[in-house]
Amino acid sequence: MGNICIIGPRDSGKTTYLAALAYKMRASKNSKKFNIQPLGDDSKDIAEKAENIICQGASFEPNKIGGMTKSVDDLPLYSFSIEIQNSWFTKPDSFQLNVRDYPGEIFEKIADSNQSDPICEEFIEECLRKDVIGCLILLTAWDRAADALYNQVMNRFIDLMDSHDRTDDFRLAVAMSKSERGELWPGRLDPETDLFRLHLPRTKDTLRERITSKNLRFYAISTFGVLNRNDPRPNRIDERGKFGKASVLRDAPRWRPYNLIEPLHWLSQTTKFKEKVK
Ligand SMILES: Nc1nc2c(ncn2[C@@H]2O[C@H](COP(=O)(O)OP(=O)(O)OP(=O)(O)O)[C@@H](O)[C@H]2O)c(=O)[nH]1
Ligand SMILES: [Mg+2]
Repeated sequence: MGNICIIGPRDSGKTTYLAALAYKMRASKNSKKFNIQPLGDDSKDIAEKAENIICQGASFEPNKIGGMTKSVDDLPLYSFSIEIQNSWFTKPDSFQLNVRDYPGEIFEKIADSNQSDPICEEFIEECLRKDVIGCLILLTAWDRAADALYNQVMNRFIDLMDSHDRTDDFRLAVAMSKSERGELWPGRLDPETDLFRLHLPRTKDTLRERITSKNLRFYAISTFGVLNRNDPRPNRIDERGKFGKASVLRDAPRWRPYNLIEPLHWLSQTTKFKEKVK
């Protein structure tokens, strides 16, 4: 069993990513490379939402603290059983993933060390607990202001890793989400150089300087993907949705997410976490 946390700013695509894991991968049974099974009612429920929301050209409501959400335990916790076939000649890697859908608000609060916020503190305690193997960080903007904010959050997060004695055994998979965007798509093949070094240099340098290289990898992912291998137009439409500016899936039958599983696979391969799913 493996606990992974997924964090990222508001609107970085966390909920959509989790819904795609629950739904899309389950739907693509013919895929030779991996198989994902949502476990438990919450995970099945989000798979249904993927069908009723993403496939219908709509988007998820932003997750928010407040109202019914007074503690991290009120946030949904999803479980998936994941099996990845590396080659025809070896046994597949299989693992169970447990992951909570945190609101982006929490990511932004990490940077503010003066502000004591009970949910943010609970989140840090949960996220850096010894049985959590690592974190998938979804970043989405690439302007200088975003680089400054992400850099501040990463510095603070690494300080917290240090104070929780997790510096040596906590992996970080840092991903640029929504990488089907035209400016980013060509950079997906070497994301560290062509996305992070180019667009988010301060954030990238901080991570490289402060995290040991075996515990850090950079990724490009896109939950929506592009229309086809030979048609790199984004499989999305930008519009004004119910919750403000939104991007929605353009052509559901051609929905093929890009690189969703790779960061999870890498995170799962720590020596601490080799337990097989029965
Ligand atoms: N272009 C593009 N848009 C995406 C992708 N994935 C999600 N989105 C859109 O990004 C917006 C935010 O997605 P969410 O999944 O709600 O983001 P979130 O990180 O959960 O946001 P909070 O709950 O507010 O923290 C929605 O309009 C999504 O449809 C993607 O792969 N590409
Ligand atoms: Mg969300």
